[in-house]
This record gives sequence, structure tokens and C-alpha cells, in this order.
Amino acid sequence: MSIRQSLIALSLVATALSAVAAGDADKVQSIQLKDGTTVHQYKDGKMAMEGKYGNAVYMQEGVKMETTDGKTITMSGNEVARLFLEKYQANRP
Ligand SMILES: [Cu+2]
Repeated sequence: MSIRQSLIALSLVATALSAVAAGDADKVQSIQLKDGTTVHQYKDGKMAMEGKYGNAVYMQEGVKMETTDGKTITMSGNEVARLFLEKYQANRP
């Protein structure tokens, strides 16, 4: 690999990493729910649902969810596209 090629490769890796880092920094917490799904909460208070298989799941705002330790959380927002994009960027080859 030439120096020019390796520089291009390096900058591509850096771009991919920063995209992933931005997505993670946006997330405040991820909580496990009783039914095996996970709710992710973002800085702006909105939430996204992740299914058992790591897929982004649709959930209407205001729906009550039960955590594994018995607490109840009310769904705020429905960030399906946000979570989907995050997963897409994280798993991009
Ligand atoms: Cu939810």
C-alpha cells in the first residue's frame, strides 16, 4: 500500500469512528426491560427501543414499560430512525 493509499484508509477509519462516538455521546443511559427489550435514553430526554435481536423497534410515546428491577418508565419520543442510523453506522464495514 502506498503512503497516499494508507492516508486515505486512515482518514476513512477516523470518520467512521467519530460517527460512532457521536452516537454514543448522545446517549445518557440504556435500561434493560422485563420483556427482553432495551430502552435507550438520549441527552434531549427522548427514547428509542431496541428489540431482543438488536433491532430498532417502534413504540408509541406515553407507553409504560417495566424494567428488570421492577421500575416503571414512560416512553418519551420514539427515536426509531436515530437508533437505526446508530446501528447502521456502528456495523458498517
Ligand atoms: Cu419504550
